[in-house]
Amino acid sequence: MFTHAITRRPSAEMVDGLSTAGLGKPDFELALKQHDAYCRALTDLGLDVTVLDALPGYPDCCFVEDTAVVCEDVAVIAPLGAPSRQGEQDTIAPVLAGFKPTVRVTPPALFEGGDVLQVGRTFYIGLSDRTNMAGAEALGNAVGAYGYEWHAISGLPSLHFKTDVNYVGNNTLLVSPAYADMAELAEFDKVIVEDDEAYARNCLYINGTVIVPAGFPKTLAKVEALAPAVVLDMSEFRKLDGGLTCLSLRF
Ligand code: CIR
Repeated sequence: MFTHAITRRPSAEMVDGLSTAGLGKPDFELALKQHDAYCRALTDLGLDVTVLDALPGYPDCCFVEDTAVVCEDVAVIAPLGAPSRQGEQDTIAPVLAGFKPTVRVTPPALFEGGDVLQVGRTFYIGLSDRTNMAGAEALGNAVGAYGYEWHAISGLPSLHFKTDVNYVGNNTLLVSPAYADMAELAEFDKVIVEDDEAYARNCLYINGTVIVPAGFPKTLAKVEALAPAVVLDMSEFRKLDGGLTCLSLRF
């Protein structure tokens, strides 16, 4: 069960955030409203939400998931793979230290939280442009010290592993077709999300409820067959390749 979340307000500089989406620049005022709704939804689901101020000089600072991996026993502070984002983690570390023992991973080991999926006592770590094998090993060793297992997964087609693979409860993953038959994920039931709704592969599971981005009716119907769903408009974060998981650290 999650009891806490940490989020960070979007910065007006988000218009200069990293993006491959080709959907234009985000509308800052609308992003603030969507962020408020996101934090409210987490609160409504029973989480105690710590909302941090935006970080000047870091256009992608609202995507706080990438700055750490937090589990019951430890918070592992990420080095961050994107050069323009390195430094965001320095302001997250002291906040997390108020909740958990912390371990720092530093370059040349690189990882971002968006590449890390935890299900129970196992971590699946995607090797991407942002996460290298040294980063996966450093993270794996940090959580391994507490008895967790970890697996590295290579050959990612997208920005982050969780762009394409997310847990929605009941031993079930939402996945892109590319992950349907992957040996490392064989133990899970899979719900395939086809390319026409690719963005909706990034759903957020909170204590039995699944938050789904607005505008993806086929995925919403598939999720509703599994669990209660909450729908949130994520249009402005999508313009920066960001999804529902990216906007919080949960623990
Ligand atoms: C970036 O490229 O770093 C941001 N524009 C988007 C980060 C998305 N984060 C995530 O998927 N965990």
